[in-house]
Amino acid sequence: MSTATPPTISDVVASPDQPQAFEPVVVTARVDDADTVDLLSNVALGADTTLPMADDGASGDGAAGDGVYGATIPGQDTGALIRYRVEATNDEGTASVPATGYTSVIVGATGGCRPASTS
Ligand SMILES: [Ca+2]
Repeated sequence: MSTATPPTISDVVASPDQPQAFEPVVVTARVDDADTVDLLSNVALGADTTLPMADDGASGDGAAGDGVYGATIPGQDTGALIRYRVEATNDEGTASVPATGYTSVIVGATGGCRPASTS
């Protein structure tokens, strides 16, 4: 690859997208033309943890060498806020999804409203 552009990232998918307590979240993304691909994540607005995303067939990424990279965020307790972003870098720059900020997931949030407190 010799294109003089930053990497491209597409098809970012979290599985499951609504994790339950202590259920790991596998994040995958299709990345083209990158030297390094990282998954940045944090819990409860804490400091980022950087996990390398791999296209090795052993990272929840499907087949090795198919351009889809994966990494796993460890499971968290119910109610935890997990935020993550995918960053890919080559000699020409860094791309990220989302472009700014993070994608947010609340563990155990199954949709709909929580029962109202009666006390
Ligand atoms: Ca792959």
